[in-house]
Amino acid sequence: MTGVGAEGIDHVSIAVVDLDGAVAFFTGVLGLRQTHAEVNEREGVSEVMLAGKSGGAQVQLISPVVAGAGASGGGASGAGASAGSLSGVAKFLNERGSAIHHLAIQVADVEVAARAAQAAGVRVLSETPLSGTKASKIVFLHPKDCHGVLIELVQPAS
Ligand code: V0V
Ligand code: CO
Repeated sequence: MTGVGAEGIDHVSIAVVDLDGAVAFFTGVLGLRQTHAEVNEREGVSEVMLAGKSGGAQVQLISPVVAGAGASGGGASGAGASAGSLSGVAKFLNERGSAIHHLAIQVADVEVAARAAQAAGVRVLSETPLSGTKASKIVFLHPKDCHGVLIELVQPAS
């Protein structure tokens, strides 16, 4: 295995202020199909997964949720009204507006992959894997060590 041993692109994630509007665009204008939706309270996001007919990499749309309230799509201002600390995604939207947020790389074993990244001098953003979409195990790599791109390593649930 070389480096983290990327097996493919799992998803490209776009942070959006208007989740419903973005879903309507990616399905109605681009012709992708919604395959999944969930709220990840720990990451503070409501997310929608989209895929094309031939499969391949997915598009993930993420938008901040207000912790505990279950609200979504209201953008950064809603999240700011909660406990006082903005989620990373809310902060990102405040600073940049809707934009590509991260690139997710599929790996066979996220802990092995994270150690390989660390050995290459890349900052790993959590000591242990976090819970991702569809019970996947995920780890993020610091964008400043990855040519300006926030990288997510994903080990799909078996
Ligand atoms: C921040 N920066 C980014 C960035 N977010 N650069 C590229 N892409 C991003 N998404 C830049 C920012 O402009 C600063 O650059 C620098 O990094 C440090 O930013 P900061 O403001 O000091 O730090 P924070 O507090 O904004 O934190 C940024 C990081 C944080 C990336 C460390 O957001 C994080 O830990 N993210 C991982 C978790 C996450 O993103 N979860 C949401 C997706 P300058 O201004 O200093 O040049 S959840 C998900 O995808 C799931 C569940 C899934 O797929 O399964
Ligand atoms: Co992601």
